[in-house]
Amino acid sequence: MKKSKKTLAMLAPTVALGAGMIAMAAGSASAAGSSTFEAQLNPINHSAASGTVMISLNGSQATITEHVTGLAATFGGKPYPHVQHIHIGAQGTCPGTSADKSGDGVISTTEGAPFYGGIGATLSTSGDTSPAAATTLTVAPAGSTINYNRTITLDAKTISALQSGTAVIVVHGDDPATLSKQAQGEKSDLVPSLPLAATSPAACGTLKASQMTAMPGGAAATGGGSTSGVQDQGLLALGGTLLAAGAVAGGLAGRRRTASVR
Ligand SMILES: [Cu+2]
Repeated sequence: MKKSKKTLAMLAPTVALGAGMIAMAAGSASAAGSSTFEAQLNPINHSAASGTVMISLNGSQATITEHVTGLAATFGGKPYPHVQHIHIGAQGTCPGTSADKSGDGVISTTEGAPFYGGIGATLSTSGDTSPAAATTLTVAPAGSTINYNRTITLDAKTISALQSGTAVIVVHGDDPATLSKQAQGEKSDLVPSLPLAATSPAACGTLKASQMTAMPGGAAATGGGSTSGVQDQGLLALGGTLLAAGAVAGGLAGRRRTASVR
């Protein structure tokens, strides 16, 4: 009798600990969760580049899917390396032409910084994804088209910027021929051994939380009249997903029409 009591007493803390761990796990799952961010990339500095970026964030793991077309194709007879980054820590916007303080007709990476900030992560093709790899041309996607898919680890500052809507994708590398005579003779503000064109922004877009974020499994079972915040979110997400799906379908149809006209 005495012995079994002792056993129960010893067991109790274990059970409590187990429950606590389950609670913690559930808490972190809903807090960290999986969320999705999207950016529409628009041309900058006379470039013809445009594209899309989608980031699916799960904890600190970011799965990045990027498609860009219209970039400068070659540099010195080789596929043009386009270093690209998630910029953070400023306004979370892309600079307009007024950002060109030097008046050479080019918004250099430095001139754009008050808008998109410094580098939070480098979207390299392999290895280091920290700011230290920012200008490593050998691991930059190259050529006129980028189809990039990689899962990388983001640091806390970059995750925070992503979640606050101030993370900006910048793809660098302009065709020198499109720049002013003055700019063509200038050196890069980032890597003085390179021409200004090599590192200047070519495409830019702010990452915004996507409505396609979570398609909760329980969404279909959600009844009306519930006061559960989670269920309400599920309905909102479902509505958003439908809207987004319509927009995407419309956009694709529009693009096909344009393509067939050309
Ligand atoms: Cu950059």
